[in-house]
Amino acid sequence: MSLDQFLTRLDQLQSDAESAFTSASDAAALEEARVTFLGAKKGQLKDIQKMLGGIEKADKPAAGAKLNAVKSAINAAFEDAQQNLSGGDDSGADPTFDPTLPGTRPSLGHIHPITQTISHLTEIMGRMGFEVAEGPEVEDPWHNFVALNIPEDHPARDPLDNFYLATAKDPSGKSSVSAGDEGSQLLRSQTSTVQIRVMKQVEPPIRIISLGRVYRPDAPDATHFPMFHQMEGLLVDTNVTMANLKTVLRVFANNYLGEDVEIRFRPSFFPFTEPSVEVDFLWNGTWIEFGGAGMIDPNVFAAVGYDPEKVSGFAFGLGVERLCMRRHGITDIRDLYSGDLRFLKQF
Ligand code: FA5
Repeated sequence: MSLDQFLTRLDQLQSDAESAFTSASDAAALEEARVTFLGAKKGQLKDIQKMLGGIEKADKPAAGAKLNAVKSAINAAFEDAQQNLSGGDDSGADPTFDPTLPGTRPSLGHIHPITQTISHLTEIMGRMGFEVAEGPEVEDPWHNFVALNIPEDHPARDPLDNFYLATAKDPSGKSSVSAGDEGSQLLRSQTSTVQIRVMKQVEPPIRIISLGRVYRPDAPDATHFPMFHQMEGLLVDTNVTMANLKTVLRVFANNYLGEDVEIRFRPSFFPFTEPSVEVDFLWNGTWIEFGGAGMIDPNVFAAVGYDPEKVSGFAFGLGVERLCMRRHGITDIRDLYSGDLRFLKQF
């Protein structure tokens, strides 16, 4: 056979194979075409390959090269056809991947129960006209003690009863009692500091709440934690009475804990209120203390530059954790801060 004849046969074979592969309508037809052209024993390519022996020695390299090129082209045509039949050109796709199956849901976190409680309390007090005020957690002794009528020699200022910062110059706060004069700083032990900051900034009438963290060296137990939250309330106006205070706290308790909750005042002492009371709510037949309250002491008004003869007001401070625990039936405050998702996911 001449070289020309050989090359023509190869071209013809390539075009026959390509059209057979593309026209195969299913896997069985394609397999049949494959056997016809690429079959190891009786395939047409094999037949032509056998004819290579009859080619002139000088023409053999050209004939061999063409044979290899046609072989590759036919194999490629077969693979293309195979892929088209199996649904598209997504070469490299993982055959075990099923795009119709539902995906893996990313796990979303949610708001911590104390943050939820803060929002809820803010919303209830907002309906009674109380706006939110913010104050720093790191305080100076003037705001934390002096302005709240806690003098230098008062036991509440004991360094062991407060978290003073390492930068503190004089934890006992001895040298000075005026605003900004004292060098020591400490973590606030109550949100009552915000009363002072607000009254220093604005004139009455005032109606604010402030919710935030406070710190005390209390040993943790079921109802105590060294870091906890308080909701401070402050109302300053003219002719404010304890009846106003009791009404606001009762309406609050009825909204947060339930219509049947009763409220009771027990005589108490806070340096910055006079008279002072402990606030108890009657919950499921038991009286439970939620915080302290009272009428603003005239000394506090004087410290912030108000005339105690003209203005009057009340303040209260409630434990946010204790409120949250009551409402949700939580029996141990430490669960709120353990970081245990099995607990937190329930809220
Ligand atoms: C005060 O802190 C006053 N500042 C409240 C106040 C404000 C009185 C305005 C008058 C006018 P007391 O130390 O009692 O008061 O704390 C208030 C509430 O915080 C407590 O009733 C309790 O609910 C909560 N509380 C106190 N210590 C802890 C603690 N270690 N862990 C969790 N909650 C606490």
